[in-house]
Amino acid sequence: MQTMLSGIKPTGRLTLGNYIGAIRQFVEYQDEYEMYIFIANLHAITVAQDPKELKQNTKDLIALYLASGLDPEKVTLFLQSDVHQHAELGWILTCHSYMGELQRMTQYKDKTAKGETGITAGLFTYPCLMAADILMYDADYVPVGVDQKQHVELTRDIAERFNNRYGETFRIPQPLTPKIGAKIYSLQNPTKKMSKSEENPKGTIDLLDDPGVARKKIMSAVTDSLSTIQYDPDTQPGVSNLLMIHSSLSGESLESLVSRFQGKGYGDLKKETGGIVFDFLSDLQSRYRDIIASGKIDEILREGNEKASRIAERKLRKVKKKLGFQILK
Ligand code: ATP
Ligand code: LTN
Repeated sequence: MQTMLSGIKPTGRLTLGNYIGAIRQFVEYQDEYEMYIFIANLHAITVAQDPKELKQNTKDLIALYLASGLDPEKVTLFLQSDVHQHAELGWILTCHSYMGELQRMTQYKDKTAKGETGITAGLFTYPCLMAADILMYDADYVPVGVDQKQHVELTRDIAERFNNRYGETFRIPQPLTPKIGAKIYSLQNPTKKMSKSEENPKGTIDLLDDPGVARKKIMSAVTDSLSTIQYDPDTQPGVSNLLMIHSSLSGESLESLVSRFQGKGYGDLKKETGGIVFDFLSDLQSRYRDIIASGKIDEILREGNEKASRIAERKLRKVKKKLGFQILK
């Protein structure tokens, strides 16, 4: 069986973009792959976090993974900071990465270009930690939204470099982006990614938003004045984003939606999409509440942490041996 791995940072309330771009794929693939899914809390602290909020976001993320349909019998679910080997391999890989390649990473480049102050060294080196997350478990595939593809490509370069220098150590992973919904946009600024850390709450649908509020956000989504319903992200980003959200959640193809909405208005598209989002969130949140009430999260996480730690330790030993770290017999 091939291996798949992915993680999400507990940096805020999860959005519909995280679900459509990432979690939905994890659930879809869990039967076919040996799957590792984790909470990337070491990555979360690359920007300042309030400890209380971080704790709550972490618990919510685990509960939402489960509510979305991840089955702990099939998936190893774990908390990154509980598997200390990640930080150790992260350092080793930092020493096998070049400043130039890290400077080319879009996330870092964008923040520096905007002249943001207070960029931590962790934000700069975090792709090396991400490489450690992936290479630790010999992942064949890494399901991510498009914004993360670049990091998986860097991981491949680091792995190849290491293998060439020390002999076969890491499997070379491939990014896997969804055909539909790899990038969901802000409802208020449809050329910008819908993101957990966006300031304008009207642009983002949180998975824990009141379903009625979420429906209202869809109803007030920014569209255009062309008055025609087509899928064309360049000329009609707002309408295309709504079609994408609809299609991702309902399963109806974009072509079918476009032809069904011929001659209808934006209000009709918003009403139907709003209804689908309302139903989706109501079901998800009801499962989320059941999971929280069941009190099973600790047990699931404990088992996942243990299994992940065993595998990570084995890999780290191998790496240390290759590096010439192992002196004691
Ligand atoms: P932040 O705003 O804190 O950077 P984020 O919302 O971008 O967070 P991440 O934790 O970086 O979320 O991403 C988790 C996963 O969700 C990644 O695989 C990412 O590609 C995917 N993802 C995030 N936002 C979207 C989006 N708008 N559309 C599709 N996929 C997304
Ligand atoms: N960097 C990713 C989260 C992340 C991840 C990973 C995703 C950390 N480690 C390993 C896939 C595989 C982000 O910011 N979304």
